[in-house]
Amino acid sequence: MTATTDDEATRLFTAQFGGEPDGVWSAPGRVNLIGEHTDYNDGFALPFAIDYRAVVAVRLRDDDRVVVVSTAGGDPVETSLDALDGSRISSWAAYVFGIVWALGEDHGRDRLTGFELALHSDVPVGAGLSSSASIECATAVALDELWSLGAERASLVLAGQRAENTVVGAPTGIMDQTASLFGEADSAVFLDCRTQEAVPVGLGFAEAGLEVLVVDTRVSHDHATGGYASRRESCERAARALGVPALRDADLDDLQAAFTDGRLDEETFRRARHVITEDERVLETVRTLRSAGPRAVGELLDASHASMRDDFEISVPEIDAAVAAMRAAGALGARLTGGGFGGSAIGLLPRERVAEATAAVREAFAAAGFGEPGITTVSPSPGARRDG
Ligand code: GAF
Repeated sequence: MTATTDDEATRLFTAQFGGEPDGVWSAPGRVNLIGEHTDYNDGFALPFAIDYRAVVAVRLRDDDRVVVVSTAGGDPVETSLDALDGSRISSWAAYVFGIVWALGEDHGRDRLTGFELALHSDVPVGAGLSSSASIECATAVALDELWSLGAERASLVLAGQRAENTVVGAPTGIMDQTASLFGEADSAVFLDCRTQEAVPVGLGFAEAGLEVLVVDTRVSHDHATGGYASRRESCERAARALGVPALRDADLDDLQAAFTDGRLDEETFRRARHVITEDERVLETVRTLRSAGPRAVGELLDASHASMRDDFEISVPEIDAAVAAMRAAGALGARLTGGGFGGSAIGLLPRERVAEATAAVREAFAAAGFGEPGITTVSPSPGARRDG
């Protein structure tokens, strides 16, 4: 993995479509520091935007054709605005087309015109770092400007979520798009998923001599199928059994009572316990960052990982190995980040321990017979913006 340094999107645009784009926009992937599977439970999350970005070069057309192409390869994908009716699409173009459909729903389809778009992204695909949300958000800020929609960023978050839920088919929450649209350098986004309030919280990693190491296990996951949706169903079942609108509104005493009197089975009880305790950990992490700084949050990251592994059961052996190796090499805390079932682990490390931790993870993976991981550090970075 290497961070974006040049504008390959414009080069592809010119090679594919001729001439210059009307503009270039970009949006970052994200790491979630803490607060996993809390977003669709109306809870709290604390992600930050990273220095890996999706870049789109875009030019309006004077007809209703939409043509998209990516440096990742494959033929250009072409459609018409009329054809974008919210139906499922299975290629990467779903992230762009889903945004077009959602913005048309929000602002009226008569506001839309055709366009050409070239994408270049260095957010690793399938790493649990929101490569899809970064494409959605870069597209959303580009089209908002080119179509003069004047949309609030919070409404672009919801457009991205609807694109994901309806056109991609993944029943995800609002965390990833919020991080990508509201990220700021050196800060995390403290997100209240019920109100959509997004408040920057200074991280101060650099001054504290800390780095965030990301280990991409390259174990692929797909939130449009399987485990993610079943976890969401468990949470909704638990909220119904507890008689609350969302798990945000329950506490551990309510939960224990529902388990004891038989309203909840043991598995649903544990799933809900993860969410309720994770919300508490997010709030505690924000308080700790503000009062004591980033060196004091390690135990909360560790507790979050244990809860995801044991109660929510979304970790995999490769993630657990990465977490253990980073901790043994001096991480203050380490955990799975993102939706789980593969993807990435993060470790919060003193800068001088990064090389040792990287080597330790590689050795642990080799010893266990796992495939080679992708390992990089990331920095809290600005959100979606116009670049050119
Ligand atoms: C994925 C989803 F897209 C987010 O909405 C969130 O639920 C996350 O998994 C888990 O915290 O990234």
